[in-house]
Amino acid sequence: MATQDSDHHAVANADGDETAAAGQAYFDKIIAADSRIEPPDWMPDGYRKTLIRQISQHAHSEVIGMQPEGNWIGRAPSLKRKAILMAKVQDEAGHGLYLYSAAETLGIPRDVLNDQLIAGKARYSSIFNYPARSWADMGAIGWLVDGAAICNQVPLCRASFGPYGRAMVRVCKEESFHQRQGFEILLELANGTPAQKQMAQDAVDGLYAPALMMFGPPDSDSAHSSQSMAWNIKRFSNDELRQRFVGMIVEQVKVLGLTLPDDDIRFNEETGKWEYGELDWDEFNEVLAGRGPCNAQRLTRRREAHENGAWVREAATAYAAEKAKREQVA
Ligand code: FAQ
Repeated sequence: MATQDSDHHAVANADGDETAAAGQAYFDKIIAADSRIEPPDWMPDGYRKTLIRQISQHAHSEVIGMQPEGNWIGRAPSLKRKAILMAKVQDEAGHGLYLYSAAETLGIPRDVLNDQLIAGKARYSSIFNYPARSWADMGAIGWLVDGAAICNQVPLCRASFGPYGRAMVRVCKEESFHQRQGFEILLELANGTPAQKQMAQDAVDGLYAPALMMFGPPDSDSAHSSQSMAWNIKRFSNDELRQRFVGMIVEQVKVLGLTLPDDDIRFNEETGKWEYGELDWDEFNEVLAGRGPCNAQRLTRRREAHENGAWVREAATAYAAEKAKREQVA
């Protein structure tokens, strides 16, 4: 671990160009050893910026991702389903908080990140700009969206930045529960009436391609992948993870008795990789440009929630001030 190296804090705390050179040498050594950089360590500006970009995008995704499912809590078909869904949505809020905390260790306060999100200047995952139209979508979100999230995030548990990797460990454990609950919703529907089975199939048909797009643009268009992989932040490319995910769900969908809406899925014996049909990258770019089916609605709701929460922030600030005053007197 970075912090076990006896001379690194001296390096991080000294001044001038010499320090930057020593810091860079230390950083390179840690990355080459596949060890971890911790918040007090020297790090290149680009590394810090990349982490803030990726971690904040991820945190915002968790927070915005509460909306499609939160919208179904009141309409869940039983008390048990309501309780499970509520717990899942709360978990997503927790993931957002771990991630904002990890970003704060890089020097960016949470309220700045939040301001960027509500101003519409921050990215969050494309998937959450699609509507959740039926109860079966709750199943497909759990199975496909959380499933894709796990596939993407398990390698991030080994990210070279300590606070991010550690946050990912807990996030992945919880996402595994989410994925199983989604699969179970679909399994029950798929074994129900013909109308329920059709609802499950429609949900899979609708969310399959958007879930595959969660892994990001094709490698040929991925601006950040190679540098992020060189820094041991990302461990696999977008396409590598997407192929791996297709290989996982192509087996799982058989257990559901449903199908994936892609006739081109096949295992290529020569490359040892799963292949799938062309995805509509124009649609992906439209969603990223803010013109997806629900972009405007998601941001409006987030702004409203922030404004409605003003009294909580004011009360917390007043309480902290009062507490500090009393402690001074005592
Ligand atoms: N959506 O060069 P790359 C979840 C942007 S959590 C929107 O390939 P990178 C849990 C990218 O930011 C889901 N934007 O970028 C849950 C960049 O833009 P920039 C979130 C996307 O960073 C479940 C540009 O395109 N998970 O679902 C997307 O190397 C259910 C170029 O792309 C994470 O964020 C996209 N899909 O790789 C919650 C995981 N893809 O910054 C509720 C961590 C790319 O230049 C309910 N993040 N972009 O303006 C990552 O692993 C990476 O950031 C990637 C993108 C793989 C997403």
